[in-house]
Amino acid sequence: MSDEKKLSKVEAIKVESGYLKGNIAAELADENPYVSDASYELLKFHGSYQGYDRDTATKRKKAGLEKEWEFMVRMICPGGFLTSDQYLKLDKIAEDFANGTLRITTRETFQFHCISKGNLKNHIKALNENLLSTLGGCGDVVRNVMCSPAPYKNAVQEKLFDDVQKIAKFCAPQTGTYHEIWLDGENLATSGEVEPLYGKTYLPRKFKIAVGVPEDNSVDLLTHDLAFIAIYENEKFLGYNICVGGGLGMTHNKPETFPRLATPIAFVGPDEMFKAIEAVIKLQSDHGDRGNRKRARLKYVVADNGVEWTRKMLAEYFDGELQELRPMGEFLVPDHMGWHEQGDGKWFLGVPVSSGRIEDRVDEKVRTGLREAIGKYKLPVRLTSDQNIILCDIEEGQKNDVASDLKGYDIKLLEELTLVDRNMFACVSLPTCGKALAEAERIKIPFAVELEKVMEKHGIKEERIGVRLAGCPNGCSRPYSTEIGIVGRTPDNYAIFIGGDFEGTRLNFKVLDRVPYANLLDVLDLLFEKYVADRSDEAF
Ligand code: SRM
Ligand code: SF4
Repeated sequence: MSDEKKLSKVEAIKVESGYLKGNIAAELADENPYVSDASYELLKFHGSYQGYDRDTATKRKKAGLEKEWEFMVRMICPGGFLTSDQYLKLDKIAEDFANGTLRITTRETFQFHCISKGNLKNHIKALNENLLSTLGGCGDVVRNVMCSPAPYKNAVQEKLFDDVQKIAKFCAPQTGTYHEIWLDGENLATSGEVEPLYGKTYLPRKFKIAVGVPEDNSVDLLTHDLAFIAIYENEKFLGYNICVGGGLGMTHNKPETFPRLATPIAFVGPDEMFKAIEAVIKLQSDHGDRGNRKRARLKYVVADNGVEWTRKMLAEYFDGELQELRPMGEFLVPDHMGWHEQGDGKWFLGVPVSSGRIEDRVDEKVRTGLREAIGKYKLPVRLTSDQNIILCDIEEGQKNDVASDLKGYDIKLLEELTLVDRNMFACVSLPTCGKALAEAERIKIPFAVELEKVMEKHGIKEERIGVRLAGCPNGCSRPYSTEIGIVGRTPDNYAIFIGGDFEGTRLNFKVLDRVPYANLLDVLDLLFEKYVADRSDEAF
């Protein structure tokens, strides 16, 4: 990047903040229901987004009223693991300080919505008292690190889970201002290098890491800035193939922004994982565009400079020879919902949660049912990247009781879901997301019901076809790495993307740009007709 290039205003805010301190503490204590623009940017690093109720904003503006300001809080939960105690406390925190719902995200963690500024500190403090953190939930740092959530007790799964915890620890911001602001603690990190990995400007943009094996690509490895794909030989762990430069966000009508799958770059040995992370992060830190946040992700560094350049630069940052990639198996996405034997005589039960929203609705008391079952049987949980929850460590003799307890709250288990419903998910979108152009989570349930009828008509209702709804092109439900992506364009129009694969190895492409919501099913009807008539088993 040229030295003369103008830096984005967020870069200045980061530098001037003193390692993310800024004026947050004073603004939390003032009378306003909102924070300043600078604090809005800094709060992201602390795991919170300021927003407002989009449903009421226009009406309130016309009436001369202030927007209904509210904060979202996103916690860190590497690999999606929580103890039963932690889960129960989170359920209470959602009730005490947020809107009484817990929202499983597409990155295996929880978000809480509709927190008032006055409750923000209490909320974050309560999470920390529960041995959880929100530092790095959002912001220009490494985000929640993911791996397959299946709690199998075998060497492969345990290794992946263990490495995810290590990566999360290694990449966590070190600034003491988090303790100072939220936990009334002392800022102990004031001398020496405060942020050894990031430096005072942190990264040019968010950075996402996942760890996995080809046989279980449930976390969409190739959509990550950095993916570690474990290579085994006769059950012996050899190291990781690293893939670099994935990411999905784009902007409508800006072809210079695009989704990209990560490129396999090199193999790193069992002791080289941290060295590889440092090298890739340094590459992005030095070469990511700090002037234009729309093009600041690592994927643009790789796309603009080419794979050979990237490999060469990484070898330099790695400070050693990069090894040739090792052969990898075919990518698969096993279904972790329903009952599975863990490998230690106990069972896990994957419970589908529509759009990850754990709440009590008239037809399904998901929140009460999960709280009761997790508390009664003391079950640890894993959150999945398709917004579902796995109840772990269930004794053989408890299986019927757990299932019937959940059914007692009308919770639909896997066998009651159609494949369409099972394989569809939606981003948060309206009313809390400031970027939303159209509905997503709120239309998911009725849309799935109608879509199923169309698929039934074409005899494909029982096929495993991924459908992902997103309220805008940022791609939070990863709509571009599955078969069908439906992406908000304007309040009532959606772009339709098709042609990806369920296994997440191929991006889809846009076929229609502005389809009114009322016509979506008609258009999909035509597409399915063509698909059924023309499809072949041949690979692309
Ligand atoms: Fe996302 C921004 C929600 C996963 C790409 N995302 C947002 C914000 C914070 C809106 C904003 O900037 O004002 C959304 C908050 C909505 C709300 O009201 O709660 C939001 N993103 C989510 C979640 C909750 C979606 C969900 O329904 O589960 C996911 C939280 C993940 C987590 O726990 O960390 C979420 N976001 C993703 C993913 C998928 C993933 O990471 O696997 C992507 C695509 C992958 C990628 O990063 O390329 C994604 N979110 C974005 C982008 C586009 C980034 C880009 O490179 O252009 C934005 C906008 C931005 O960063 O400026 C964004
Ligand atoms: Fe919001 Fe867009 Fe992400 Fe949906 S895809 S949560 S609308 S930023």
